[in-house]
Amino acid sequence: MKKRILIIGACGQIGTELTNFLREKHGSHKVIASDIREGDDELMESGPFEVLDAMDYDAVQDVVINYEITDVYLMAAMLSATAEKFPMKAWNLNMDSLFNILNLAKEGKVNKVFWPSSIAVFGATTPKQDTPQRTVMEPSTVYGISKQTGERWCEYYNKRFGVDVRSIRYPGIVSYKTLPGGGTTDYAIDIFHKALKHQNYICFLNAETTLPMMYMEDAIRATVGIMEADEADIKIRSSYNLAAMSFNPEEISESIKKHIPNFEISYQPDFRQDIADSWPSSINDSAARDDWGWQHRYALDEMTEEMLENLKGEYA
Ligand code: AKB
Repeated sequence: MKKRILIIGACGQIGTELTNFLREKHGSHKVIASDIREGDDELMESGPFEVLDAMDYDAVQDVVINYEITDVYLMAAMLSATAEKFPMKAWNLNMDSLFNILNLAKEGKVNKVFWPSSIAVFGATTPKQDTPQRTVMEPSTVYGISKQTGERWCEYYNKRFGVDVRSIRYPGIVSYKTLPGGGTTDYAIDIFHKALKHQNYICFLNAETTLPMMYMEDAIRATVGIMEADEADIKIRSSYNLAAMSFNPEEISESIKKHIPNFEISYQPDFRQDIADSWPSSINDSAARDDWGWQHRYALDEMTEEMLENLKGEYA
């Protein structure tokens, strides 16, 4: 059967780069981008696009059938910080969109589903260092609760109905092409823009807040990698832990100072500090490495170099 991919949430931080990557790999016409509203010119001109509300089952079904979609990447979600401001909106978006796709797959209208989970599934009672794949999970954020619930449903649909759903628990993702919106880890992107523009940054997390992070190129390879793995190799159907690096605001600012020596960081923690404090500092992802061969490439200094190199033109 010929592969036809639908990306829901194609204009978001990960969706944009995933769309570009998959269009280059499979050809533009094989990858249908969709989002609640149109994206930038580059995305709109690079292949088919549908304005699509991920919560509208009939509309999603129409797109799936009209384009003979085989694989869906469901990237639409409300992230941790925004979800705390709009709890019910976040719950409805994050859950309804997932059920729509799981049900289409259960009915045999879609073959394979990618759904992103997050380190937000963990909570303050989870071991903070080298957090295991299977451990205590008591998330305290709306976003984390929705992701943990989603994981349970993914596993249920796989075991009960044979739905081929695959998932990874993203750490904070750092990228230069599209800005993220409403996450707790977003500081790790904003800091590069402010370093280039003003040579200083006021951080909304404190200096010692160490969180798991990943450069976008690694995140895209992981996302496509798990979808291309043999079905038998995907032994975990809730979601895989995934890791690349961990750092705190002080460490990323030291890394930036190697290129911008007069860069200064100061700290004004806000409500996002509590969210970050409930998440792990580092993740054990040996299951992903053993089961489907995950390997990261980027560590902090390499990521810093790439970010500054790619963003400097914007502030020249
Ligand atoms: C967020 O900060 O909400 C996200 C995440 C860790 O899932 N980047």
